[in-house]
Amino acid sequence: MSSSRVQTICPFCGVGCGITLKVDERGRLTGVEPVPGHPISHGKLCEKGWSTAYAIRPDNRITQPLKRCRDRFEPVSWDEALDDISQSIREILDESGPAAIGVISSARATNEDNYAAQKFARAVLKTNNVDHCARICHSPTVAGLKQTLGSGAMTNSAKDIFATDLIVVIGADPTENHSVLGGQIFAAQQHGAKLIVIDPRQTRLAKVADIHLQLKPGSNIALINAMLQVIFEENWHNADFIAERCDGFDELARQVETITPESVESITGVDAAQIRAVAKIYAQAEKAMILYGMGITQFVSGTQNVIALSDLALVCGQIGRPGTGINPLRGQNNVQGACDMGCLPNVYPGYQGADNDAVQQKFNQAWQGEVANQPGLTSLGMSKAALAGEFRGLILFGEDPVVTDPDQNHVRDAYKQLDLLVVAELTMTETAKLADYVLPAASFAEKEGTFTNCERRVQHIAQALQPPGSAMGDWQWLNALAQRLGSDQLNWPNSQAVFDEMAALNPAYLGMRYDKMIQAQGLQWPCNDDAPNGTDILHRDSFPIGKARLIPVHYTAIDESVDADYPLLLTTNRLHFHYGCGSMTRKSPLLERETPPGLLFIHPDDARQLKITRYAPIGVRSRRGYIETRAMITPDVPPGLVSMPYHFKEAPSNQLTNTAQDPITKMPELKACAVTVFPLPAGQAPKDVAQLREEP
Ligand SMILES: Nc1nc2c(c(=O)[nH]1)N[C@H]1C(S)=C(S)[C@@H](COP(=O)(O)OP(=O)(O)OC[C@H]3O[C@@H](n4cnc5c(=O)[nH]c(N)nc54)[C@H](O)[C@@H]3O)O[C@H]1N2
Ligand SMILES: Nc1nc2c(c(=O)[nH]1)N[C@H]1C(S)=C(S)[C@@H](COP(=O)(O)OP(=O)(O)OC[C@H]3O[C@@H](n4cnc5c(=O)[nH]c(N)nc54)[C@H](O)[C@@H]3O)O[C@H]1N2
Ligand code: SF4
Ligand SMILES: [Mo]
Repeated sequence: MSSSRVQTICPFCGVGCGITLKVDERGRLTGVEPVPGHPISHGKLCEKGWSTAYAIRPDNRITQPLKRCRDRFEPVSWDEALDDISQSIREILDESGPAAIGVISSARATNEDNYAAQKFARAVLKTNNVDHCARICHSPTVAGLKQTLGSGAMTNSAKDIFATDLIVVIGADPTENHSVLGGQIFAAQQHGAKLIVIDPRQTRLAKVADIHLQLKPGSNIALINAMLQVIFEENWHNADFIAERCDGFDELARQVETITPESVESITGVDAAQIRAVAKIYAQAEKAMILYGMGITQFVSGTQNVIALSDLALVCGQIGRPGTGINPLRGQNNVQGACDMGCLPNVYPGYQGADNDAVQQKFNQAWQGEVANQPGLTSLGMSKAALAGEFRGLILFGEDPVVTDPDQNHVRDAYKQLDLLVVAELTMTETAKLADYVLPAASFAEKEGTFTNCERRVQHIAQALQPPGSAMGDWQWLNALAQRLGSDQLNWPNSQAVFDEMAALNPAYLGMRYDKMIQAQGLQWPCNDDAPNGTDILHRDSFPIGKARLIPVHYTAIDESVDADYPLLLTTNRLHFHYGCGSMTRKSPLLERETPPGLLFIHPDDARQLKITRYAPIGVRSRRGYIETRAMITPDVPPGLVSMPYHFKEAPSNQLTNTAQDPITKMPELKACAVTVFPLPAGQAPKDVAQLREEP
C-alpha cells in the first residue's frame, strides 16, 4: 500500500471546513491539512479540525460489540449481538407495541446514516419515535422559521459575511464555536462592515464590536420588540417589502406599539438609547445580516425568540438579497443534514409532515409497506416515558445524552429503566457505560457519505481508513439489524445508493448526485430542476409559503429565577478547544492542556463576596444536582451570572440544568437556571461527579 491524501470534511462543527487526511503506507492516519481554495474555509482550520487525527485514533476505540454481563462488558461477535438485540426488540414490540421503542440518531454521522436511522424507525420498527440532538439545539429554528418563512435553515451563505454592511451576532459565540467563520467576521469588520453583538457575556467578538448590547439572559424578545417599536415609530420599516412580501403587519405593529425601549430597560438591563441606536443602524443598513445561536434557541421561549428575530429581519426587508438574511449557525457538522433526513418525530425526509396522509402514502409506496402513523416522542420525551415505564427500548448512536442532556440524574435514571439500550459509539462514553450492548461504529474517516453544513451545503466525505477491528458504518449495522428483524428495506449496495434513494424522496435534494457534488465542492439545497446548481440565497423572489408571516410574540420570563437559596444565575457556554461531550477533543493532548477538566466563570465582585479566589475549588448546587469544579474569575460574565461549559464529564454542567421546556419544540432551558456557589476548603481537590455519586 502506498501513502495517500484524501480530501474530506472536518467532523466537528457546522462550518464544514475542507480537510485533507494524510494516510501512511500502513494505512494509518498521520495528520491533517486544510484544503486550499475550499469554498467556506479557504485553506484554514481551527484547532479542533487540526486535532482530528487524535480524535479518531485507535487507542481507546471500541473495536468489537460488547454485551453487558451484570456490571461488566464482555466482547461478543456481531452475530451474537445482533441476534440478542433483535430478539429483545421483538419482545418489546410484541408486548408493548412500537410506541415503547425508539431511535436516537446522530448529527455527527452522515446523511446516509441518518436517512437509514429514520427509515429503520418508521419502516422496520413502525414508530415515529426518532429524534437527535437538534432537539436541544436548533429545533426552535426549524419550528420558528418554518412558520414565518416556510424553511428552517440559514437563508444566506457564509460568503455573505464579506458582502454585508452590518453583521448582528445575537446569542452566538462564533470565534469559539464556528471558529473559521468567527475569523471571517473579524476580517469583514476590518474591511469596513459594522459589528453588533447581543450577548450577556463579553465574548471575544463583543470586545471588538462597534456596539455590544449586554442584555440579561432570557430577555431577547423584550429587546427585539422594543427595536420593532422604535422602527415603526420612526418609520424606518421597509413598507414596500412588507406590502409585497409579508402578511400580518398590522397585528405586529399593534402588539409592539407600547413596548418602548424605556419600558423594557429593567427586563433587558440595556439602556434605552442603545436599543434605539441599534434599531436605527439595523433598519437603515443597506445590507444587514443576522447570525444567531444557542442564546436564542435554548430557552423556554426558544421558538418565540426565533420568530421575533424573523419579524425584525422581515420588517426591515433584510432578507432575500446578498449580505442579508436570518442565519442560524447550525452547530454539529451534520445537524442540518440529520434534520433534512427527517430524524425528527414529526417529519419525514425533506420536512414532509409525518401526520399528513399524502406524505404517509408517498413513503408507504416508496418503502413498500405500512409506515408508522402515530405521533412520535422527542428524545427528552423518550426519557420521560422510560421513567413512567411506558418506553422500554432505545437504539442510540453518536450521542452522549448522559453528559449533554439537561438534568443528568434524570437522564441516568431514565436510561437505567430501559429493558434494552443499544449504543453505537467510537469510544466508551458515559451513555455507552449504561448500555446493554455497545456496538463499534466507524468514524467519518472510515466510511463514505455526505454532511450538510450550516449554509445548506451538502459535501462528500470520502473513506480514507479501514475501520478499527470489526467497527461498521452506522447504516451498515442498522441494515444488519433490520435483516435480523425480517426487513430488506436498508439493504443498499453502497452509500451512494442510500443517497440516491433519499434524494429522490426529498424535494430539496432532488438534483444532487455524488459526482456532481464532488465536482462543485458541495451543493447548497434546494438543488433541483429549478436550481440545478443549488441555491446560495433563499427567498430571493418568494417564500415557500408564498408571503412571509409576521407573527407577534410576547416576552416570557425564564423558568427558574434566582432566590435566596439559589442566588446566582447559571448559563452554559462552549470552549474553543473542546467539543460536545468531549469524547473526541479530549483525546488530543494539545487540546487537553488548554483547559482544566471543568471550570466555572464568575465575576470578580461575586468571587470577592463569596471569598472565592482564582482557580479555587468550589461547589455548585442547583435544585437538581451538585458538582465540584474550579473558579475562573473574569469580568467577561456580568455580576450575578456564572457560566460553565458542558464538555467535562468530571464536572458536567448538566448535573445542574433545568428541563423546563419550550412548549412548541420541547427545547429545554439550557441557558438559565438558579444555582448557589461556595468555596471548598483550600487545598481540597474538586471531586468528580462519579466520586460524588458514590458518597452516601
Ligand atoms: N468549540 C466548540 N464549538 C462548537 C461546539 C462545541 O461543543 N465546542 N458545539 C457545536 C454545536 S452543537 C452548536 S449548537 C454550536 C453552538 O454555538 P453557539 O450558538 O455560539 O453556542 P453557545 O456558546 O452555547 O451560546 C452562544 C451564546 O449565547 C449567549 N447567551 C446566553 N443567554 C443569552 C440570551 O438570553 N440572549 C442572547 N442574545 N445571548 C445569550 C451566551 O453567552 C453565548 O455567548 O457550536 C458548535 N461548535
Ligand atoms: N448545558 C448544556 N448542554 C448542552 C448544550 C448547551 O449549550 N448547554 N448544547 C446542546 C447542543 S446544542 C447539542 S447539539 C448537544 C450535543 O450533544 P451530543 O450529540 O451528545 O454531543 P457530541 O459530543 O457531539 O456527541 C457525539 C458522540 O458521537 C460520537 N460519534 C462521532 N461520529 C460518529 C459516527 O459517525 N457514528 C457514531 N455512531 N458515533 C459517532 C462521538 O464519539 C461522540 O461521543 O449538547 C447539548 N447540551
Ligand atoms: S471551524 Fe468547525 S469545521 Fe472548521 S475546522 Fe473548526 S471545528 Fe472543523
Ligand atoms: Mo448543537
